[in-house]
Amino acid sequence: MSDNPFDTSRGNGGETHQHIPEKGPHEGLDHLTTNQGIRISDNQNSLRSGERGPTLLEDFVLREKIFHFDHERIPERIVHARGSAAHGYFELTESLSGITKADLFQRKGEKTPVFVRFSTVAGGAGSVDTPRDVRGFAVKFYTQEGNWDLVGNNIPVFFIQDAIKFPDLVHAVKMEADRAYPQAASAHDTFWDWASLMPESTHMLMWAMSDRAIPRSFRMMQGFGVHTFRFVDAEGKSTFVKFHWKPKLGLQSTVWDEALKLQAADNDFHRRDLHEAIEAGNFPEWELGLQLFDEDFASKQPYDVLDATKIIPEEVLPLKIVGRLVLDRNPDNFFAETEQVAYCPANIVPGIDFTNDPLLQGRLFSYLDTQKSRLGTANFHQLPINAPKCPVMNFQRDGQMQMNVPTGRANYEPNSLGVHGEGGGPRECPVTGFPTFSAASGKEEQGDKLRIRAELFADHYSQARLFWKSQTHSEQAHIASSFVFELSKVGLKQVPPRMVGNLLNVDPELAKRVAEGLGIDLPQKNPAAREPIDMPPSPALSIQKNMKQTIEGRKIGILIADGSDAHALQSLVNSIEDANATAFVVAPKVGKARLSDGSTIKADGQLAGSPSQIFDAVAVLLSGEGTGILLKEGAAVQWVMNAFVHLKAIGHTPEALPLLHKAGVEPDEGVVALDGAFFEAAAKRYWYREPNVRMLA
Ligand code: HDD
Repeated sequence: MSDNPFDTSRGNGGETHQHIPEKGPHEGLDHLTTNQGIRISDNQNSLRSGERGPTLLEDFVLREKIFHFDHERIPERIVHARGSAAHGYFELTESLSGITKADLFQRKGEKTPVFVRFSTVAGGAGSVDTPRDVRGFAVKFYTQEGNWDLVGNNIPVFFIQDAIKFPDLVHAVKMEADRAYPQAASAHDTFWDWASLMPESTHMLMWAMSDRAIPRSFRMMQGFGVHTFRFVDAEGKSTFVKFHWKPKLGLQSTVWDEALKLQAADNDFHRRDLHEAIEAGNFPEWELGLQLFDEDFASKQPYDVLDATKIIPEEVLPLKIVGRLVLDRNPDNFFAETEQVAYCPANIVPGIDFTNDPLLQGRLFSYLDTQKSRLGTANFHQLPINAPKCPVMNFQRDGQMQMNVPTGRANYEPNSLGVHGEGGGPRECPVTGFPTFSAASGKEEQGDKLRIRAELFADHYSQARLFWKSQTHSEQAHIASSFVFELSKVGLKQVPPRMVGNLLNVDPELAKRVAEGLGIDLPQKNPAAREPIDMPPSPALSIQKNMKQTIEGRKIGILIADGSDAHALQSLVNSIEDANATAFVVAPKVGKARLSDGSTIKADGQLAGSPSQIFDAVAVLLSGEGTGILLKEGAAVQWVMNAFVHLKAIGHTPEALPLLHKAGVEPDEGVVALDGAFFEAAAKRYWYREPNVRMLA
């Protein structure tokens, strides 16, 4: 038996043999077999009686193949169905030994394997990557003490305070019950009917209507554990903790028109981006930041830290950076890994514990339950992607799809079989086992049984206002415009005024802009359950204030046509790659473009199939000849026009100017010559251009 605790094939104390291969059992074989291992001689023809006769029922090769195919699909996740994932590791950069006894947080430099799945929430598994939606950010840590799942989102708050409202939220936001549309969109009657009747959702709605909900890339968004959790040290002392993931590439989002056009250009925009970055060796990376605090701090805040609709501003409680998350390997198989991975917030390790957050408490039940329904068996934890990489020993037995082979007589505890030399199996471990944590005073755990919420939960607007006040003008315009866009799709007449009546509690100016954008009268303010207070703005909440001016990890589109300068093209591509960005050459004909020196080049994409919304900045590297050709091509005019209205930098040759003029490009700091200035320009977005290119609320 191997001594390596990460060897999943090892037996564990004589109790179970885990026969879980890392790869398929027949990996490397070059001949086809049935599932019974019988070699298949002909995979083209079913077995027939005579050349033109009926197919025979005895054809087990055919029957097995069709039978298995018929059962390939499993139920998709009720929410977060569309996801993309990667393997990687978490590396501790600062020991937390005095704060938590969790093994993964003890030794600086130690790496823990992880599997991370990003997702949209509302859409089905086959829906698009870029709707306006929250993104899931779920991390499974395979620690030496068992699996810890941090199942978070890219937004630090949630729509509801109590898990009992989750089915209502999800029913309201998903496609409507009778007509089965819209897919992957909150812009419809039932969602806004529900949301406008649920003032506690207002803070999260502000985030969902902001650019946070239309990220440029999974690699450029934050992640949050959302709830307040606990760390527990070796002495049993507890510290509250909130988890934050900070992307190394900085925050970046799209603009709404760009997100809409991305849905047409590339359904898999985020999935492809993640896969390609990892394939290219540009491993996505995040820092793990912690907000650590005690009961005393918690009791002094004007909100309840057990309320998942509230944040703790970073300016009030700065993040302590303790590690980094690196994704360095794409899954080998989408179904076996990304689809079958089963996250459960209830999976924690000694040193980490829950709080009484009523949303978290409900989640602790829901995820385990849903995995049984989705994966069909209580043994889903044995699937390779879910199996802990440390020994598993207990007396749980049997069930559908049992993949272990327990040995010995003992399948109960206590037993005295061990004493008699028959192998009694594992025992409780009072010292190293998971302790039952008891809160310092324990007073929250006593009292009458009540269906009520704590007093401060009634404040639904203070932090929505804080979020609004922390945004730049441009971000505020995006939020107001998103409310207008979404509510304009609502047919129920009573809903938009009701929603605007709630927004009056957030900020009168916001409410006015939304009402004006919708063309409705400003309604009365809806009474607030608790009057909001003014909190100091938190710059950390703004994307634009936290963007990193870099082209690292970005994709730059280069439009060429016959006659483009060969030398300029080569040096542009080299400079882009030197900056750890991706150069993508677009031409009218993908197979061949003739360059200035007579050479030909194969493009990466064809003009109509590679519109500029898939790039972060564009270069129009055209000769007079190429410009002449493309002036008559609508896709080329739109290519340039969209780059401009999506607020991107445009580098261009002097000869390309007629195309820029035709596309309505007006000179500004983001429209530059294709020299060094282009790289500086390409690292930014040009927000001030926006009021001239679209009407915002
Ligand atoms: Fe949830 C999936 C995140 C509240 C019930 N949730 C799911 C996933 C993420 C989150 C990232 C996808 C995991 C994956 O990639 O497989 N959920 C959250 C966050 C919440 C939250 C950050 C609030 C802070 N969720 C929440 C509540 C409930 C659920 C209150 C139920 C009471 N969530 C589920 C679920 C899902 C799920 C139905 C669907 C698929 C799955 O669990 O595995 O059980």
